[in-house]
Amino acid sequence: MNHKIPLRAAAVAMTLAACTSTSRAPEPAYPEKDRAAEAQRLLSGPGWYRHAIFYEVYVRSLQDSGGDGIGDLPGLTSRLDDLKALGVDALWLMPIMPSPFADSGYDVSDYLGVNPDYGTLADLDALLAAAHARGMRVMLDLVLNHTSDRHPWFLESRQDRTNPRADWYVWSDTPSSPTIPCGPIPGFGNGAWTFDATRGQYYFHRFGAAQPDLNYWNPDVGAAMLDVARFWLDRGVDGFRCDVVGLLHESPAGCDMIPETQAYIRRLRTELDGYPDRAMVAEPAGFGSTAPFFGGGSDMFQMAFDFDFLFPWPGWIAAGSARPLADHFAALQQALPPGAQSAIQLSNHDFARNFERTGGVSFRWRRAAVIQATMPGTPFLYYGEELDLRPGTQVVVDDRDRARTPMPWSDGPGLGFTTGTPWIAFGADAARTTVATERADPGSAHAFLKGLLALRRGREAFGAGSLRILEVDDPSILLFLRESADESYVVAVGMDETATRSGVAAAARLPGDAQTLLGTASLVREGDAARVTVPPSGFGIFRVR
Ligand SMILES: [Ca+2]
Repeated sequence: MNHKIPLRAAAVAMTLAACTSTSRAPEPAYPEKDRAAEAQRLLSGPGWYRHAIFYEVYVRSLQDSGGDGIGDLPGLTSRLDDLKALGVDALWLMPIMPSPFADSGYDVSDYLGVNPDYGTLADLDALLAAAHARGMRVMLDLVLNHTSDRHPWFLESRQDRTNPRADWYVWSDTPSSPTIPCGPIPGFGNGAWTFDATRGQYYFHRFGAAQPDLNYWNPDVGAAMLDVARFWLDRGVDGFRCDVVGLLHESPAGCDMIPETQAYIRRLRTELDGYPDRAMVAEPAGFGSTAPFFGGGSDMFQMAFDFDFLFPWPGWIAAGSARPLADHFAALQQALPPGAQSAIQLSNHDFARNFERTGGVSFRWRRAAVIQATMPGTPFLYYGEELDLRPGTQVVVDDRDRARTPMPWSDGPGLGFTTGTPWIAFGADAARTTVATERADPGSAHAFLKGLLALRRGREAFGAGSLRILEVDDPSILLFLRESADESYVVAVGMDETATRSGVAAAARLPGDAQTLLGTASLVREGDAARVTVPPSGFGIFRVR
């Protein structure tokens, strides 16, 4: 089973390349490695996260096992083989801890438990065991900045001004504080302070009023959260995705990644490094360089999400010019310390679906997915994007539910997601974009992504190789070289959506002729130069050594 799937995906990729290549010249065939063995090597040891394909799961919407219409951990466990077949190596679970669900789990009321809707700690243990048995990893979402207003810590803190946890949160007599010049995060209300009648003071919250900020200036708070991290690491989780982790401390000097927050992250990393092969990824609070999350490159986060790509890519892809993309990734390489690994997303639980962000033009996100899979960094897929899911229309928690609808797996009532009534309605056309349907269609989003991920698998150059942008005299063509110690690859992505474009990279200095691995573009070496030709909205991935 495990051997057949990559081979089939590789066959699809080769068929695509062979049928559609515009190049008629004979191509070299470089000696092929045992990619399955290479993948196993690359995905072992402390650098595994550089080569893994991550998949963000909203447990509530992936697979229901109990018939109550709510996805759960046993349901997810039952789908691990399906996800592995797609090419997924690691899961990031959106928060699974008990929560009143004012923010879909990002308001935690118990950091040491599992939301009863999702199952039990034993169910999590079973998921971890099943994932690890398949060579897959599981990361939990760790919400450090704030708790639920129903968390026992907050319930105690609000009682009066002298209780043992009186300063575990940030309190003020006025809806402001001279030491905290930090406003609400856009989309989470008009004010960052809410009056609590019991205590007779205002509490601070960057997010919703149901999400009071913890006071990290109190060392007991930071220590308690390190205990939380150890609890889950002891249980066998492979690491954490850390929610808005730059916002832990506030001060007159700033509201994001101030030195005290950086010092706390170093303590967290020290705890993490007490366990083998664990990793964590930072969620920035907004735009800007992710360099501060990496510290010296080995003392803070292993990865950080690149919001400067996540936000603008639909515009960049549709704009006709490769310049913004080339400039972005070149600058990122310059800005990050050695060892830093970017985490590349096209979408996540806070964004509209790719389908909506690209105006329903599938080839736009497909080109972006090629960039995501081949530029320096680790790809993080958002569940359902492999089906090009359409947005939903029902809202249960907030508007972001439109991109949090259940996975349609197969035909029939409940579409394989549930035998009951789904907690929220499926997105539009869900019955026509099920996993079963798309698996059977070689032109589907699922088949496309599966082929792309299979190509990346076991090729060290993509997860950890160097990057060189190859300047092309046609500005619509993005061309770049990825190199590991013994292999080199060129990727071409066309931004023109209506015409075939051809250009020359005068100083390409390719180490060898191009062997087409995937896509419809062609690449011909002409001395130091290389001529690249890309059909409308096309791309090509080539091996050149
Ligand atoms: Ca904070």
